[in-house]
Amino acid sequence: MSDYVNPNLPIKSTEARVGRNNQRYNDETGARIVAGCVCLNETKDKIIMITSSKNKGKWILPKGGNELDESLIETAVRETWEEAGIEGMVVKKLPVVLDSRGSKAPVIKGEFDKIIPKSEFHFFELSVNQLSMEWPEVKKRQRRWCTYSEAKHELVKSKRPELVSVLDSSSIVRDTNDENKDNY
Ligand code: 5FA
Repeated sequence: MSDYVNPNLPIKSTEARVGRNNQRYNDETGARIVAGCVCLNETKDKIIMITSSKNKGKWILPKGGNELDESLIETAVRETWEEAGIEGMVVKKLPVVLDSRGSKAPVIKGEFDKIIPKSEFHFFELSVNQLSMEWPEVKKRQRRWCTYSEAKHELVKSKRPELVSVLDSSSIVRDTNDENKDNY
């Protein structure tokens, strides 16, 4: 039985929240707090990926900024709906992953729309129940099911090692034994 129950979606919104006015930052490190979901099918051998809105050729995982009026799980479920049109059951929290940009990532606390400060990623594993055909960012993003090796290949191609760590910490069933196939 799961330790986590899904929060009720406040409203299955037709529009995505925008702006960074309510963004939550880590008080000690100044990192931007981001939450998202690893969305798996029932047999846990497929994950849903979406394209980045800023880099349309890059495949990533649904995620976004944790806002001051939300818990981490609420942000993860909201972003998963807004960006990917996915509903499901959260089954567990995955380990926190820190920004992989190292010293290149600015540590800035505040309202800088064009500057993305260092981030910390809080992901949950979600078992997909329903995929809608309409969702807030349907015109901004593509969505597709991937095997573990396809997902890893895309994340490496997108230069997102932090999201590879998230994928590897999930319980996705791997279709390859070769863990180092896509090294950086
Ligand atoms: N970004 C890029 N590489 C990063 C890395 N390795 N670690 C941390 N952050 C990294 O882009 C979102 C932001 O993440 C970019 O500004 C980029 O500089 C930074 P994305 O992850 O490609 O996602 P996206 O283009 O779909 O962006 P949004 O969903 O609009 O933005 P957020 O994920 O920040 O979430 P939001 O919904 O709260 O705005």
